[in-house]
Amino acid sequence: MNQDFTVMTADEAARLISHGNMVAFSGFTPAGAPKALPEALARRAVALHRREQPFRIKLLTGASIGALADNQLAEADAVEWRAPYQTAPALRDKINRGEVNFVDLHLSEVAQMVNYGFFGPIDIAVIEASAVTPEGRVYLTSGIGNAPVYLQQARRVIIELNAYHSPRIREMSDIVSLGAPPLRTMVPIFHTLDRVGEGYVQIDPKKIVAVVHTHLPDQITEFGNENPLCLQIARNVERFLLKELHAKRIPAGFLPLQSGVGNINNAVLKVLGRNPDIPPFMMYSEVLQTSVIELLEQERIIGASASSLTVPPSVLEHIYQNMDFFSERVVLRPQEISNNPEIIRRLGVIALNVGLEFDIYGHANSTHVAGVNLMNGIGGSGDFERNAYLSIFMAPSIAKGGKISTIVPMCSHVDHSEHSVKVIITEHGVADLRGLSPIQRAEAIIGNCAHPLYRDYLYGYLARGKSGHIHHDLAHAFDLYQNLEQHGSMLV
Ligand code: 0RQ
Repeated sequence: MNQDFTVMTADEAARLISHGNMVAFSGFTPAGAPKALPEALARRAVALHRREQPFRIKLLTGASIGALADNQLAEADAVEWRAPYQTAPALRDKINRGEVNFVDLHLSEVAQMVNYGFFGPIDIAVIEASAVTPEGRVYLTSGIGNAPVYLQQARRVIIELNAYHSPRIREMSDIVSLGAPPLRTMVPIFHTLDRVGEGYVQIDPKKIVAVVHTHLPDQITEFGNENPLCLQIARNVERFLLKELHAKRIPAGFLPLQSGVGNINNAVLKVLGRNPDIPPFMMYSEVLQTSVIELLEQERIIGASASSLTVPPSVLEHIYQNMDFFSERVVLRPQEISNNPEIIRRLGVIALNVGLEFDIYGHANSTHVAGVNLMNGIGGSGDFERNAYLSIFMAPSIAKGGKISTIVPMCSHVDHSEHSVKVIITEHGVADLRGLSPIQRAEAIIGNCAHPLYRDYLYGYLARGKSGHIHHDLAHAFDLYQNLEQHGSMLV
């Protein structure tokens, strides 16, 4: 298999990476991300910094990587620039202190940006693989992410050959490249499970400068259990989708769902999966969590396309033991295909994502708390919400025990504009914004979604605002944030 390649320890391979290098990691979420090199890079940074030598890299990934890995690298002060998504508390703190430059990107767009050199050349890619052949065929693992483009564009490649993964994981991979404009052709995916590529990435084997052997699971822990709030939001989603189905605005065979990550999304899938009035459906998503695996086995989900299997090790092992069943029902794609606008629009995907806050006109903030501090990043939410058949956003109506309203007069930061957001759902109800003018949208959002504690304030703002097509009182549009900063609560 890899006799032709130089086998190294992770620490030896880390020495191939220099200060200032643009480094690219495989994977999507912790699934498929390298596991030994991040730790070794952190050790290298600490050792060099002790000798007062500089060592900070630029790091591109698929989405998040393991929080442990991102935290270790951040704590070792090993990263000066990071894109396109993260979920690690120590890294987040450094970004918000201005110590790491972070670039928040639509996940579907990263591959083409790299292909066209928007970020400069990639010095070295670190790629987790289940196998690599002397001819340069690289078989990926549980998360595909941007690994294909990183493998092709990087000047040098380090392979983490992880024996933890089943060699059969390759049966789920469907790797295809989009080509360069203006000669791009259509991606011929007409059904969720269509396969259009190969099970491996072909590269020049001479680029592989090291192979590091590992036997390590993905750093994935299960999300918490269902709680009453998540269940209430999920029931409102269920009620809305059933209404659409009965009105024939969703066809009788249903449409593929995309579901973000977290407790609300898990609750939604469980509730939809249990309802016999909702026909078995497909997932055209970016991440598959445990709830999807359970519903596949119950045949409530027929098939699933995504960029990663973001499931804890026990669930991944279960999948590996039942590959005859799962390999026919799951396709793992590069993120420029799992999140591809053309395909999302063609398949009529129903997008279900969680946001931090929404304003009364339907703009959504997914990324920056009070407009200032980064939470995680836009991730794939924009890829799906902008192009979906039905763009649904969900959130609890309040945060921090009611000190924060997630419905505000004017969003402090906008990731998704009123033109993309079609439906907002909280535990109180559903604001169906389709066909509504701005003032009608405001009335629907305040009346159906805002917490009762905040409704009078929001109606008052709407009435007080300078009237035009949209009503705003620019002198007071951000009063709730100022109250929060000065008094610890949005309502004084
Ligand atoms: O804080 O952890 O201190 O309690 O934000 O909020 O309600 O637990 O929800 O875990 O689903 O995360 C938008 C961040 C929601 C996520 C976001 C506080 C709240 C809590 C987390 P605590 P919840 P979730 C697929 C699609 C963007 C990327 C995306 C996200 C913490 O869904 O990152 O959609 N989305 N990707 O108390 C201040 C507010 C707040 C607030 C909530 N208005 N102001 N704090 N919180 N609302 C995945 C990929 O792309 C890979």
